[in-house]
This record gives sequence, C-alpha cells and structure tokens, in this order.
Amino acid sequence: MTCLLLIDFQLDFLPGGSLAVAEGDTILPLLNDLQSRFDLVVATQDWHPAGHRSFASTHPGQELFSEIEWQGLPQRLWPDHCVQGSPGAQLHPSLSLARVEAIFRKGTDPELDSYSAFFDNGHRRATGLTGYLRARGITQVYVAGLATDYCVYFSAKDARSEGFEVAVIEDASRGISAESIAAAKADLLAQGVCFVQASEVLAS
Ligand code: VGL
Ligand code: ZN
Repeated sequence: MTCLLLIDFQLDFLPGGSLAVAEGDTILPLLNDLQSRFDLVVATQDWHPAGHRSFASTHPGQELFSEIEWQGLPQRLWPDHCVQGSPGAQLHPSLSLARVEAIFRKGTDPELDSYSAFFDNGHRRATGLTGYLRARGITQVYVAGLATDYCVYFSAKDARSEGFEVAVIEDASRGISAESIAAAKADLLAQGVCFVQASEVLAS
C-alpha cells in the first residue's frame, strides 16, 4: 500500500508569502495529478503559535536566517510564518483535498521546531503519523512539497528510519537553497531513499 505525503503546501511558503520558496507554486499541478496514483494521501501543515521560537523576531539581536543553538538543538531563525489560523498558514486554495484523508499539523510546541511530519526536531514527541500509516497497511511513502531541504528532507529521513520504503518526488518539490538541497539529497540517498520524477509515478 502506498501513501503520498504532501508537505506544507501553504501560502507562506509560496510566492508572496513570508517564507516563500522560489517557484514553489509551479508544483501545484503535479501535487494534484499525482494523488490518483496512491492508495492514501496525507497532507501536512506547519502550524506555529504566535511568537514561536523558530521566528527570528523572538530572538532580538540575532540575524534572520542565522543558525543559533536553542535548548540544545540547532535552530535556524525564520521570518514569522504559518501562524495558527493566519492566512499564510492556509494550504493553497487550489490544492485538491478531495483525496486527502488527514492533515497532520506540526510545529505547535512554542519552544521547539518540527520540520518532519513524524517527530519534532529533538525527536522528543511523535506526531502519530507512523502508527497512522502502519494501521492502514502502508509500506511505501512518497514525499513531495515544500521545502525540499527542510520539511521534505526531514520527513523522508524519518519515514525511512521508521521502516518505510521512501521516495522523494523530486520535481514535485522545491527547496530554499541549492546547496542545502544537494546536501539533503546526498544524505537521503545514503539512507536508501529513492529520488523519482513525477512523470515516472504518473506513468505507473
Ligand atoms: C519549513 C522552515 C521553517 C518547511 C517549515 O516547511 O520546509 N521550513 N518551517
Ligand atoms: Zn516552520
């Protein structure tokens, strides 16, 4: 059984949003077309309380996009984004939700960031996604969405370490920096994660 995991296709990560991923909007048709090829479709939503510790605005004197240590974990400092209930936190209105069975929200702990759909960045708390997928007999997880080098990367990495066969749909994902996209891909390949193109999935 196969699952398509649609990561964080939210207005703040799209052109015009506060943490826009370049060309993020171009993957919308693929995210919609791919859904019919899977037994299960699940989406995620970055969902931070106002004043979240991943926001540079909560660390006066620290530079936007710099990396600090917070509670023993590396933390990149982002613009305010995906605040619970705000317009920017909404999924893109043209993302088809007809086949999306569940939406997993993450990043809700005010002090702790959560890039992965499975665990917070400290691996302290699980979101329940592993058990949810296992209960549905899922063995293969395909990951697509935003951003390749953060939430797609960490979700794929955790899916693999949780024992699923994992593929990233490369052209149905977009990332923040070319350098960290390359590093993320190298690490995932080393973990046994496959990289596929949407056309290969659509042809299957
Ligand atoms: C993300 C940075 C901060 C993502 C979420 O969805 O990749 N990136 N929060
Ligand atoms: Zn976030």
